[in-house]
Amino acid sequence: MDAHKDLADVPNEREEYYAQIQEHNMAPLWENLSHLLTPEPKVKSVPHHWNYEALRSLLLDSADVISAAEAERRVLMLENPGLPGNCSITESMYGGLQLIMPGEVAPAHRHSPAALRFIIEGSGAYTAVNGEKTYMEPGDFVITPSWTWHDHGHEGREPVVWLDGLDIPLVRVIGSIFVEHYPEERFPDGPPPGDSLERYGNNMRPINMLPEDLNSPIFSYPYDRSRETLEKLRNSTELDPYHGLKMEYIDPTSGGPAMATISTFLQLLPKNFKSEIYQSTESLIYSPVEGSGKVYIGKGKETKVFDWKERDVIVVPCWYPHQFETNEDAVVFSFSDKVVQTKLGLWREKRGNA
Ligand code: 1HN
Repeated sequence: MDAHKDLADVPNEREEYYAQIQEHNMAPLWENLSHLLTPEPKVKSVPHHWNYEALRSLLLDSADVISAAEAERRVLMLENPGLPGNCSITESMYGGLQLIMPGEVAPAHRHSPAALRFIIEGSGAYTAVNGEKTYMEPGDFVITPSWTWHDHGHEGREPVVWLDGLDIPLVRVIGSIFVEHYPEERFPDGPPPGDSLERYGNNMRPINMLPEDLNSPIFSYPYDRSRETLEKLRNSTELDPYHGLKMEYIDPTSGGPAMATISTFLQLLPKNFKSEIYQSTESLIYSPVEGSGKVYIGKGKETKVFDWKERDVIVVPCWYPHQFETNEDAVVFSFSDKVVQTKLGLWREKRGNA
């Protein structure tokens, strides 16, 4: 820089320079460093709560707007208010409420993003993964691994709703999105319903099986079994002050997380429990199955407080301190990108205020 120039000219000179380099698709790092690297994570998504009871009739109205077959998947996306138009519930995850009515079929397709279903209400509907049907009951956790054929159908009499969780934003950022539509409405019937759970969910495995898949071979983790585990353990297990009694769904052939890109959990928070303040870099989506209470998300004056109960959906974005409080015994399902962060060496947590 010319030492004789008036200092007041410097910003203008810089702006001109920035305009020049922009023409060549270059930009000054020094103007961006402080927002690229922050002392702590700063994400766009914000804490949020969807009250199922308040939204239920609007969701059921979607059946009058479009059929499942025409929609392909009749889903109301849960969009984080901090990420409008992004089809995202957090930076890394997609969330939505899917409705299927008696007699409907959602046609077979497969895609590279992985999906989970957490059943919110109703029975008689199934999801078929590579032709194996799984009938779904409230509280069941069902997996559709990446690139597996899947269709949904409904042989019962009442509306069935589930929470969809997909790793779409994560896969989209990498670019590796693929979808293929099956030429028929349904993928041909494969193993009988419940086969994968029988085969892999009883602490045994076929002798010739090589456990090399990244996903659990079990498509459905029924609520009655998971709930029973929590109930049996509650009296013999010291509660974690941050998590209550929290269990992770696993792939029994590897002992690792049930899905390659989404961590999934079920936790029991007994009546009048108040968790200690906890934060971690995983963005969490909570779906209470039983009970009610409050959740405090954030710090100081910015703290948001939500009253929640069963069937609601709550989002705790990356690195937000949060605390749960219960009015009665509660069971809460959750999913997050923890498994991805752990594999990449990025996951961190902080317990308490220190
Ligand atoms: C999808 O295929 C399903 O198969 C649900 O039920 C939600 C959201 C985005 C893209 C594909 C399903 C989806 C989805």
